[in-house]
Amino acid sequence: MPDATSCDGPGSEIPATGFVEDGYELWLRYRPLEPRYRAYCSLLLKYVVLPTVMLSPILAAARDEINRGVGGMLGCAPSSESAVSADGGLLVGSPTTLPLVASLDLPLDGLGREGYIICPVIVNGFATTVIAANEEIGLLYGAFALLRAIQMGRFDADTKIESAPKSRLRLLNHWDNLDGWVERGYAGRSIFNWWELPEYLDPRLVDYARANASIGINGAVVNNVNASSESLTDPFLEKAAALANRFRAYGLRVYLSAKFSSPMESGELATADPCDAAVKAWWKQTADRIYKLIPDFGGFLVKANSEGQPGPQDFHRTHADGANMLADALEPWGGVVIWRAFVYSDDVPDDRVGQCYSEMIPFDGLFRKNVILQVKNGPLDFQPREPINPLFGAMPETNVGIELQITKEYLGFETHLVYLGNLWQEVFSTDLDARGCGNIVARVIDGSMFASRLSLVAGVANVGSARNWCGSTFDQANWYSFGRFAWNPDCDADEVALEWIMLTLTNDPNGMRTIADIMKMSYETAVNYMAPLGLTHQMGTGHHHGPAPWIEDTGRSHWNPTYYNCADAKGIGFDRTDAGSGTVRQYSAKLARLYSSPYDVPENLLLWFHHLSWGFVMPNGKTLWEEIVYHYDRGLRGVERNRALWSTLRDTIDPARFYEVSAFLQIQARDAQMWRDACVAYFQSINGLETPEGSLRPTQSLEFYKALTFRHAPGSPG
Ligand code: BDP
Repeated sequence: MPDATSCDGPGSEIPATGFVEDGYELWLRYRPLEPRYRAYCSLLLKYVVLPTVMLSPILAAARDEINRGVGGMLGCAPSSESAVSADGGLLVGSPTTLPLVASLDLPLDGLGREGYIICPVIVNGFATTVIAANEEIGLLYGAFALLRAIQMGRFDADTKIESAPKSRLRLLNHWDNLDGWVERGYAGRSIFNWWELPEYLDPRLVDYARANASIGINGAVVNNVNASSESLTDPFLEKAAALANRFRAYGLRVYLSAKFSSPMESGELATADPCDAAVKAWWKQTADRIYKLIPDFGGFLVKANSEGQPGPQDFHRTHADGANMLADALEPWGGVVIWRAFVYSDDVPDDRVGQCYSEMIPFDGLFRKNVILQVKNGPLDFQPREPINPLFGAMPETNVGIELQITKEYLGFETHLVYLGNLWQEVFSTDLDARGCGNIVARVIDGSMFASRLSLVAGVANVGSARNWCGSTFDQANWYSFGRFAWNPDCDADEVALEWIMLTLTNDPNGMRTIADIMKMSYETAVNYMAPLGLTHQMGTGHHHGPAPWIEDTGRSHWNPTYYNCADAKGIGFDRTDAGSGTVRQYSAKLARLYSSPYDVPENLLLWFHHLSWGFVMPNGKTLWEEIVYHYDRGLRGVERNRALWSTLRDTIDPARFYEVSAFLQIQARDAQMWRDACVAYFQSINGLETPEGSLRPTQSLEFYKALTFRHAPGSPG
């Protein structure tokens, strides 16, 4: 049996050891600035004034970061002063902690708790830069923003940056188990070593918190959504408290995934029925225990009645019953319940794609105020491309947040170069009623569309014990851009990519242009070789790596790729129009009309909504079959193009990272070829059509691809 992971030799020479750039510092590298800019910045940052009385942990973190950053970039840390004494200083404070800031009368009103302003001011006749905020956490975020501007070469005497997050909760979801294994993790083991906690706290945890704070992430769910009830036992709560103590100075709150059946698994109760008085009391006591240990505990994330996880329906109760019971337990402490909308069941015959909508819609207005529904970006499951989840904009009386997947479970793990910023921009900017009037997903997520009380952007983390945190250099860009989009869902993916490139890889103009070019097309490229034109869920079962469009016999019909491609001798695609499953009607009337027509639906969603004949004529005159193969080919060409572009950067990028990216691009090229060839071969076996003119036949037989195994693929539960 061929082993799918065999590969030709490395794409470039393996660098000698002893190199410096191992990726650990992420985008916080603070390398020396070029001499002229350094001299200029040194004049503007001669000293720093912070409130000195009772320096709080957050302010100490801000001071340390400024010292570290300025020290690294300018060669010496600014001196600490207690008052403005000469031209060229940095003032860091809030009106309440530093009277000087109060006297400046800065426009802080609209900045909330976490926003900040950085601007030039004259104090006592001296030119000064101020970082001001209403609360200390804003000062820390402001410090990171200033350091970012300096690193990117964008700091000058007139620098004015004003920013406040648009969503209240900006969370990483770690799918990390208590034994250190990470579900869908491609970057080593968990960074949370529960075995050694609470006595030993890896210094790396501080760097993790710094990295998150630098991009505005303010919470982490530290255990898997497929949760263990042990997480709520005293020993594990003490461990979680140790994490919370470490993270607090960076504004990062700890949250826990809660298993719904915990009262039963604890051995204390015979039921977990959310309407049972003893169950309610159990959760209240649990909340009390948690808050005694972790006073700023964020709340619970719950996966209930989904993929075999227990939930209120096991007791003939509803999602609202379950969520509200937990919400009541957390409410006195200010905690929130994040209830996942990712629910589907194989026992339900309906189109799986429509199930989370049908399940949740009846509960609009019935959830407590401290409940927020966490909705995956698409209605299926983080597939390479999905339309927007129809729940967005459809639950005006409910707090609705979004769940994105940073770890690339369905987009090539750590070895495929796929920048997700463009995907997220596509998601956030989707117009919900297709009127172009600004009713976009971002307005649901920032809470402004329905004046929601809570807003949330959550991302399934791609962080692990790998030295470079994410398993690959370019996956760091996905952690970075997640933070930037969570802070501001209206940001521009290309601009975020450019920031990351400057902070992480190079300031060389040609290098920046080339890498930005690579990143910009990388998402579309992957979609092309994996699931073009709205095809979906074509990956192998369980491990989710590599193509398997032929699989039709997993235990659950909803896990079969054939369920989604519906390929037969006549055509391909899933009919979700009124003539088919009808789930298109879950969208607003305008969107439903748009998606219902194979001529109007965006081409990249064509086969998501329509079953069409192989000979269907596309607007460009090609048949559907020709167009499908053309897209697979385009995916291959995209990877080859990126390899060629990257190869020009040998003298721009340090050897270690240059080598890693080169080798991974070679793996991506091999995998892209496999995806393309396996899918084309399978569909040809169904439609009997020749490979279109100008395209190559698959390099191997269908049997070859079917026989491939992906033993030891990481991150898979089974
Ligand atoms: C699927 C993953 C599975 C997760 C599930 C979820 O394959 O490991 O448990 O999502 O989101 O995509 O709960």
